[in-house]
Amino acid sequence: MSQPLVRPRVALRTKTQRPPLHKVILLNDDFTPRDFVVSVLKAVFRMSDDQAHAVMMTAHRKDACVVAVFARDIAETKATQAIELGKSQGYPLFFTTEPEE
Ligand code: TYC
Repeated sequence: MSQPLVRPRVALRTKTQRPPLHKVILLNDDFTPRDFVVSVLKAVFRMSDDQAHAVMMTAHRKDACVVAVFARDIAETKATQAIELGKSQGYPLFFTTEPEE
């Protein structure tokens, strides 16, 4: 049998539906000490000291900073853990989550 002369121009591909990712956003406040924010970012989001410091300073200067992007459950759990760490020391440290566009 001879090969067909024309190959399909588009490869067939199964589209996998992936759940939308959610951003965890750090919000600035006037009370939480900078070093404490850095320690929470390192503990909950496994950031290096330099990364955590850069994220903390961006939130401090611009009022908010995206920390990381996760599946919704993980984003919400990490935001809650980070807020609870602040609360446990009497700080109003706050994180929020929102779906990525
Ligand atoms: N603004 C705080 C201060 O000057 C530090 C801080 C930075 C707090 C970032 C929260 O998300 C934050 N002590």
